[in-house]
Amino acid sequence: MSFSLPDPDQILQPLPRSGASAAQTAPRRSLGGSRHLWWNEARLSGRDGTAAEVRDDAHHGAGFARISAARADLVGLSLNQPRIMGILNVTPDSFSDGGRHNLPEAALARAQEMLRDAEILDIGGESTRPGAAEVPVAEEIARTAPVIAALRAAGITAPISIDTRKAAVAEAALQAGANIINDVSAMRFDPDMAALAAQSGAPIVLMHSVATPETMQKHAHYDDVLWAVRDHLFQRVEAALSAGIRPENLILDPGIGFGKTTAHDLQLLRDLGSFHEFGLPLLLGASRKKFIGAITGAATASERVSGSVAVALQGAASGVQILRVHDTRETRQALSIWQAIQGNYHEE
Ligand code: HH2
Repeated sequence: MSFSLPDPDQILQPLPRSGASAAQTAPRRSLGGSRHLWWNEARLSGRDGTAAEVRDDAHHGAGFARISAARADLVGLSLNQPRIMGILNVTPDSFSDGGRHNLPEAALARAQEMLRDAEILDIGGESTRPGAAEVPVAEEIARTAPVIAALRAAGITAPISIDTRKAAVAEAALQAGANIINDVSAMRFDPDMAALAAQSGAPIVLMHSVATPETMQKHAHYDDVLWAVRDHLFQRVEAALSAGIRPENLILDPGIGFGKTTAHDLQLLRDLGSFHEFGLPLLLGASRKKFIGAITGAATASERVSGSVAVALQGAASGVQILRVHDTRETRQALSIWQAIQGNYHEE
């Protein structure tokens, strides 16, 4: 895969249109190979606050090509449509499902249930909710690796990601049968993570966050959150490439709720499309998060299902390839309707 990074001082944000939009005379450019979305104009923003609409690729050919190119398959799964990643936290204290799926039998039952609607599973053994304390490596391995092994032993073949900041935990998970690394610290927490990702050849999610989950909400200050996240992801992609990780193994995530206020989260959700310029798949993890409660008054995580589905649809309409959610069934139903409206419905 030939790979080039975007211009660090400009953001080229495609303005997605869906398949159901009226016929156009302008070129219909593919949005990352999506079956549902296309684009023909982009917003070009500079650091100085300037913004312009661009329609032809005379000066932005490389950026246009990166936005349009089909994304690499994710362990055999085509990313030409939004994919649902079901969250399985095997922790006693996750903010939403903590303590519910710790035993391998309970985890297996929930995994099988989620896989009716999800295509990927994300297994985590350490809560990263705001204020959460670190879990020792051995404990985190003991929580996650046996569950992953049990899922594989039960015949689950779907891609499994391991949600961890620690190389030893990721390594044990990969040995047990996981095939994707999901590192909310984007390889900043553990200096060995980059080498593990490079050697194993496993795809890795690089997420924007600041500080650590314990302290991140004290660091929710940005001049401009969009530029801060973009600069950070730019720098983490550079770090990944220089560690020898292949570009087709990178997935980017703006890190909703990680060191961000509700206003920051909303700005990122509004401008998710600005991250397509990297030419890499995007992951969105907004499920049941605090901003949904802040806006709607839904105080507990389990009351935030409808709001989470609304955010997932915003992700789909923005061209996000992977939606990380707790409520797989509700998200699938909403996504199926959205996809059908985009013109992907055929009578039986
Ligand atoms: N959010 C959480 C955990 N891991 N990974 C990615 N890539 N993106 C996210 O937004 C993200 C993530 C936090 O949510 P959850 O797993 O539900 O809770 P907890 O961290 O308390 O286990």
